[in-house]
Formats: sequence, C-alpha cells, structure tokens
Amino acid sequence: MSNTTGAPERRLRQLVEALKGKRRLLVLTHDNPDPDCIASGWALTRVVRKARRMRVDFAYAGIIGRSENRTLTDVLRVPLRPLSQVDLGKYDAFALVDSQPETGNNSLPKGTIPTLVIDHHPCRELTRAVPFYDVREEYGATASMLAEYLEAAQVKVDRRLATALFYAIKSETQNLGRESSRADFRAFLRFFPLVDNLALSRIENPPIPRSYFAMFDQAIAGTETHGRVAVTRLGTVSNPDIVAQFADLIVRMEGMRWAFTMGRYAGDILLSVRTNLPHANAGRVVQKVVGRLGKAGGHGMMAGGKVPEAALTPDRARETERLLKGRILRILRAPAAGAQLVVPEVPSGA
Ligand SMILES: [Mn+2]
Repeated sequence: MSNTTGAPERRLRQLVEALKGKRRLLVLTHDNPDPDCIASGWALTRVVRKARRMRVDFAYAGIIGRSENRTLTDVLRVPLRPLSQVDLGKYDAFALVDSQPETGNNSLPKGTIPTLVIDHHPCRELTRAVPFYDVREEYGATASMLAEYLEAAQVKVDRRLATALFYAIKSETQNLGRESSRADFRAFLRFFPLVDNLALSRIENPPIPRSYFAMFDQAIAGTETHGRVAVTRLGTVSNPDIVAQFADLIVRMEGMRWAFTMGRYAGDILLSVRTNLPHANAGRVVQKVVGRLGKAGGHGMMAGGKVPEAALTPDRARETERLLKGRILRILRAPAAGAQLVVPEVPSGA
C-alpha cells in the first residue's frame, strides 16, 4: 500500500515534495533496532540529504541487543544515536523506517504524525494519514526499497553503507530464502560487489557475551513441544532481541511447524512467532494471541508482539504466559499436552 506510485524517480519526487517547508528531519528506526531498520534508516538519511538540502539525523530507541547488530553499528560506524540523547524539539519532520505509527514497536512521540513512512509490514489504517508513505508488503526487506531510492537519488553508495544494506537483506530474508522477492534479489546482487567482506564476517561471527549461554540454557529448559508447535518460556531475558533469536532457532527443530517464544523484559512480556510454513500468516496468529492485552503484528513467517506491564510481578507474568500459551495452542489446534524438549538426565549409579 502506498500513496506513491510508479517508478523510483517519481516516488523520490513525491518524498521530496512531502518535505517541502520542513527544515530538520529525524529518521527513526523501530525499538530495539535490527539490521533492516538500521541500514534502511541510514540509507534514508543519505537519500534525503542528497535530494533536498536539509538537516537529517538518525536515532533509535530501546537497545541494540544482538551481538551481530552491535558489531554492525560499531564496525561500520553507523551514524545512529539513542533517541534519549536527541532534542526532539529541534525537529519539524519525522520519518519511520521498517515500522509504522501505532504499531507499538517504535518510540515516535505520542500523537506525532510522521512525514515519511517506508516499510514492508502490512499497511496500518493510521499510516494512510501520513503525507508520504510507501509500504510494500511483498518486499522481503525495507533495505531493498531503499536500494531503489538510493539509485533514484543518485547517491554514491560506499562500502560501509553497502555492507549494512547487504547484511540487512541477507539476515532479514535468511539469504533470500524467507519471504523475499525479485526486488530483494536485485538489491542483493547490486550491493554484493561493494561489500567489505572482512567487516561482514566480523558482523556475522561476533563475540558472544557469557550471559548468552545462560539464556541458551533457559531456552532449552523452558521449551515444550505440543505436536508440531514448540512453546518456549524464557523467563527474564538479558536483552529483548533474544526472544526472536530463540524463536528462529527453535523453529528449525525437525518436525516443528511453529515456534512461539515468550520472554520477560523491562516489566513487559515480549513474544515472537515463527513458522516454516511459507503460506502461513504469523502476523495474524500473533495478533489473535495477544488480542487486547497488547500490540502485535508481523509478516507471514515471522511476527512478534508485546504485552505491556505483564511481567511486573512473577505471578502476573506466569499467569499471562499461561494464558498466551493456551491461546496459541487453541489457534493452531495443537494438543494441550506437551513434552519437555530436553528431560534432564537423572544421574545413574548414585
Ligand atoms: Mn524489516
């Protein structure tokens, strides 16, 4: 869905038109940014600076949790600042990338209508009130949309930005294997020759904090399989990205069709849904699971959500997790009885 049409050049003109009279733009990622929104936001700052002479800054909210993403921003020196260090009063325009208003996963100041939205998630009702929105659900990565804007604006893409965009498409689509389109393929090939391979290798194989291994232990102990559905209760997590990261891992288990992972973070319950069924609608499933308890959404094979303040006390967290688990099992028609993924071995000969 989009209020823009046609060739990339025309879309770019419409984008510039929407910024008419604006003096300073803040480009914002979704909370706890992933490579797709980091690379896309960075690219958008370049596009706007080239196409229109105005000041553009780039910020994120939440934390950069995954080691890969931290390494990405460090090694490629992404000009990204925490939103908490940004004076919002200085901006008369906002742009959202890889997110939309009222999704619950961005920190756009309440009541603010952004001037620009570029995203590849299903289009929301409120997005239609945005002066310039370009939402293309068929794209596997927002970065592939930005590839077109960069070309239309004739921005010279350097190795750092190319590496970020390439990694964004690669990770978001799992090497073009998950929900990707021809446009993703085109962008992937275009950036590949420009990639800094040493940097890419460091990003993909970063040092892992010791706490990650404890999370691994919690994930395995906290997983039960119900037929072809695996449900994981991670308990308290050290960073919010881990919830999706373990869902990605658990869904790879032989015989599984769905993975549903929950973790407690900063008083909220975060959830993540993954499926390996290419024609499923994980976004709808997670919306039904969360219902009025919070916000949720996503794509066909990957989705997530949040139940705010559900983890303020352990009792409430347990109760909410039980409720959510019951709902997903019913929605997916999975057996209520589950089996622990790994049964701790009883020491023999004792
Ligand atoms: Mn994305």
